[in-house]
Amino acid sequence: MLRLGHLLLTRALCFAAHASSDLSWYEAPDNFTSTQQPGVPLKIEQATDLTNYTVPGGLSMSRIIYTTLDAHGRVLPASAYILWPYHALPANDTSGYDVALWAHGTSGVFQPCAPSNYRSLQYHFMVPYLLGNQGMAVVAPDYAGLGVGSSPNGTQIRHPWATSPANANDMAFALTAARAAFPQYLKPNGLFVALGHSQGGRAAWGFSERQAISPLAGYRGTVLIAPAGSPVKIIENAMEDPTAAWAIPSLTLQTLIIDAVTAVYPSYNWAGYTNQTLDIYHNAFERYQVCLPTSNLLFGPIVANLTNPGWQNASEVKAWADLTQVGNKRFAGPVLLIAGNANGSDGIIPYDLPISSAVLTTVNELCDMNEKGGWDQSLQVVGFKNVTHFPVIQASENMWLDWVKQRVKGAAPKPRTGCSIESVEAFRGGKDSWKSLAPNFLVDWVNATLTWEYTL
Ligand SMILES: *[C@@H]1O[C@H](CO)[C@@H](O)[C@H](O)[C@H]1NC(C)=O
Ligand SMILES: *[C@@H]1O[C@H](CO)[C@@H](O)[C@H](O)[C@H]1NC(C)=O
Ligand SMILES: *[C@@H]1O[C@H](CO)[C@@H](O)[C@H](O)[C@H]1NC(C)=O
Ligand SMILES: *[C@@H]1O[C@H](CO)[C@@H](O)[C@H](O)[C@H]1NC(C)=O
Ligand SMILES: *[C@@H]1O[C@H](CO)[C@@H](O)[C@H](O)[C@H]1NC(C)=O
Ligand SMILES: *[C@@H]1O[C@H](CO)[C@@H](O)[C@H](O)[C@H]1NC(C)=O
Ligand SMILES: *[C@@H]1O[C@H](CO)[C@@H](O)[C@H](O)[C@H]1NC(C)=O
Ligand SMILES: *[C@@H]1O[C@H](CO)[C@@H](O)[C@H](O)[C@H]1NC(C)=O
Ligand SMILES: *[C@@H]1O[C@H](CO)[C@@H](O)[C@H](O)[C@H]1NC(C)=O
Ligand SMILES: CC(=O)N[C@H]1CO[C@H](CO)[C@@H](O)[C@@H]1O
Repeated sequence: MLRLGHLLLTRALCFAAHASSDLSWYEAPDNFTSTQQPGVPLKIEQATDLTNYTVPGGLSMSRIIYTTLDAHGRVLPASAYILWPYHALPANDTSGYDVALWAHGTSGVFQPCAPSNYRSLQYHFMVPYLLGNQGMAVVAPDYAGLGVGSSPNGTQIRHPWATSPANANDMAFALTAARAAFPQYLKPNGLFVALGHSQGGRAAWGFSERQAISPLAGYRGTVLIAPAGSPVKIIENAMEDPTAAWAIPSLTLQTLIIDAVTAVYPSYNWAGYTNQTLDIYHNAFERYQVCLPTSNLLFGPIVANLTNPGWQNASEVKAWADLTQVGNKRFAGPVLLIAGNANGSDGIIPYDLPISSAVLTTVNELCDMNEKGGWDQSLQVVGFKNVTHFPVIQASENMWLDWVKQRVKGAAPKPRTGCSIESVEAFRGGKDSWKSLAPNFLVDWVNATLTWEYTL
């Protein structure tokens, strides 16, 4: 046990948001080999026992372990859940279910931080329950390293946080594997839309770029909610103006970036961490496999001392930043990008500030490439005024949900090619609505000091 102020960090506390503290289901199947094709199901749980989940009545769930590719093109085992609707609308037994390919936001970096084992699947009614209730099958990768924590030979699989090409592979191969595992419900060319929020917004952005190179059949577009083009640029901008309201929470991303660089380039070995951060990392964060938001209890108090000055100049960090940059290359549309704009940022990700990490800086450059390059792709960007990082999901729900349903029902008007940038303002100004970065939801009614009982 580790003392954190008046708290004791225990295994039970670390599993408070989980359906099960027994992770044996996630052991990599013995028939996994590194020479397999990606997108192959290795283990199929037809019907997940929902006793400890908050999944709405009518929906059902399956889990799979499947093969994916990491950032270096190596084959790895990874897990995903599939949330099944009660029935599709309109029910069509011959065409199979329409699919929402859902990329979750940051949950953590360790094996237990797999949303498929969270009581609420992490995003509950904000996304997966909503889509399932609307008649879509939700195919949701946990991402490599979350869920399946090691290869059969015992080598740890580290989760490459926000490493968009790898996270996008996990999305693509989860869908391919789900189609292979459930051919009675999911057709090889069934219609699907990709969606993601935050880290998942980056993953989905990378997925739309992947679709331009190696398309999966049935693709009808991508929704990006609160994506970040470049976390390293966010840190650099935050360090230039560390008192900006958005800069303070965004500086905590340093812990995750350095961990991701190490996951992709192990020789980097967390070199950017101070000794204090390394101590907390190894003796608490890693030892107890702590997930978000509990991890904020560990690193929040030392946010000013997390990293060594100039850490972002290391060659491995620069290589990671280049590898994972999204929004700088050809993509397959249509793409709907939704972002919160509360005084220029969503509280963590800059939106229209005149800095290199702002969403609109990336978008303006991308739109220029789209036009000059004759790509003819559709990118619709909508900034929601006065809403922050999580609340923007629900503030914009009627827009993106209609968009998704029209795409998979084939009823959408042909998207206008090129870019558009719009702004939406609350009828009532937004002054009186929820302002926290985190969602405001039923589960938040736990005692506010017991943050490990939440999922974001
Ligand atoms: C549900 O949670 C309880 C309490 O943690 C546990 O004993 C039980 O095994 C779990 N059931 C399933 C199906 O995971
Ligand atoms: C263990 O398996 C992984 C994945 O197949 C492979 O990349 C790695 O080289 C293996 N390690 C050893 C020590 O055999
Ligand atoms: C691995 O084994 C499982 C069950 O043991 C089987 O369903 C699956 O098809 C196998 N996959 C491969 C690629 O051999
Ligand atoms: C069901 O799907 C098939 C194959 O996509 C399509 O030909 C047929 O029109 C659909 N039927 C209905 C009722 O939507
Ligand atoms: C960090 O720890 C290492 C190994 O214990 C030590 O050599 C180094 O001097 C420490 N660095 C600082 C800045 O204290
Ligand atoms: C940050 O590091 C400095 C120098 O090592 C130390 O004096 C200070 O107490 C640390 N601050 C926190 C919040 O740990
Ligand atoms: C890191 O690089 C930036 C510019 O790229 C430079 O201003 C800064 O001094 C460098 N920091 C260190 C510690 O090398
Ligand atoms: C925007 O800034 C104003 C003035 O500083 C502040 O009152 C307001 O709460 C901020 N809005 C949000 C959503 O943070
Ligand atoms: C919340 O939990 C803390 C720590 O366990 C406890 O001290 C406090 O009394 C609780 N507050 C409420 C309102 O239950
Ligand atoms: C309360 C609040 O954040 N109000 C802001 C809403 O957005 C407008 C336009 O961006 C700002 O001027 C308000 O300050």
